[in-house]
Amino acid sequence: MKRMLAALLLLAITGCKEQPKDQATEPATGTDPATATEPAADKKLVVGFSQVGAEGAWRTAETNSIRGEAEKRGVELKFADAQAKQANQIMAIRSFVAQKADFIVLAPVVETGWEPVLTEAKAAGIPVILVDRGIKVSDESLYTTLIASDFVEEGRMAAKWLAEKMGGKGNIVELQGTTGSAPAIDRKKGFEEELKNHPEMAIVKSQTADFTRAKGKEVMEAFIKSDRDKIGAVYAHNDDMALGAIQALEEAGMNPGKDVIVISIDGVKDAFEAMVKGTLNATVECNPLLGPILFDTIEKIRAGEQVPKYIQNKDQLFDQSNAAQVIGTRAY
Ligand code: GYE
Repeated sequence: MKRMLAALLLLAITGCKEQPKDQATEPATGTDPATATEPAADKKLVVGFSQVGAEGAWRTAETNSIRGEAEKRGVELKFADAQAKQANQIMAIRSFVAQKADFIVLAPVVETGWEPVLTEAKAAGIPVILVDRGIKVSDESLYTTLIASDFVEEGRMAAKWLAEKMGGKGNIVELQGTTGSAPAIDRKKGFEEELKNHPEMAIVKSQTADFTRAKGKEVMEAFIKSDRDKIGAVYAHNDDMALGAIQALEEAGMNPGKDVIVISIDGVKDAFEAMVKGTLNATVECNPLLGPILFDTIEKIRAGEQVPKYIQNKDQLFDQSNAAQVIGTRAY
């Protein structure tokens, strides 16, 4: 009796294992290593990409670059727009883990709070690549590499340029990026660091405008209301906020680019147009075209090569003296 039962049980188990013909080439989805099969050689590489959102021209350019490069290389890109919410990014990463993505690419909204979900990705053996923004984690092994600009240096570059333009004197209002994000924290830090060398320059007002043009305009309107006669310059953590601020200054009958100096970061097409028009004074370029370097890095990791923990994007400052010459060649 016992034997018969055992035989029946065995039959039931092997019966369950049998797969319909059309699924036979699919990799096993079970967690039992004994049932796992090697992915077919021609299986597409699957990359999950958790993107911040679509808050401005810079980010749209980055999304297009990564999407375009994936397509070019025949990579299956699972794209998730987090609409600026970390909770959505955590959900997206969990779903990439559940779907057994080969790689996870994360452009993190904020710096902190990533340990639990990245530990899950690590446990599943999925390498995580950070693009454009860094994170603060106690365990650096939770991500493979970060591909990004040095935001502290961008802030320093902006302050140096402004100090020269203003002759080391004047009041500045600052439009910060998203609170808690690496570019907002570091662009402020670098700028303030450099301002210490110019004791007659001061930030008189500083507030977040979330990296968007609409909020840039709104916050600038408030600054104009409270400090109209004090404002010598605007430092915006990205071009979109600067462009919103320019609109606010113009609507208030002020003269951006002349009476009020405006400097920002990113280097998007509209910023170049504003420089040519004379309303924006300068921008520190932060290249968003990360698709090629991202997939080159993924290929290296797949080939077993060691990649550096930080792959730095190089930045450059443009102002009204050279904007017209280069505007025709701008790719974003
Ligand atoms: O400067 C800004 C965007 O993370 C470097 O995020 C990126 C920044 C970029 O919203 O425009």
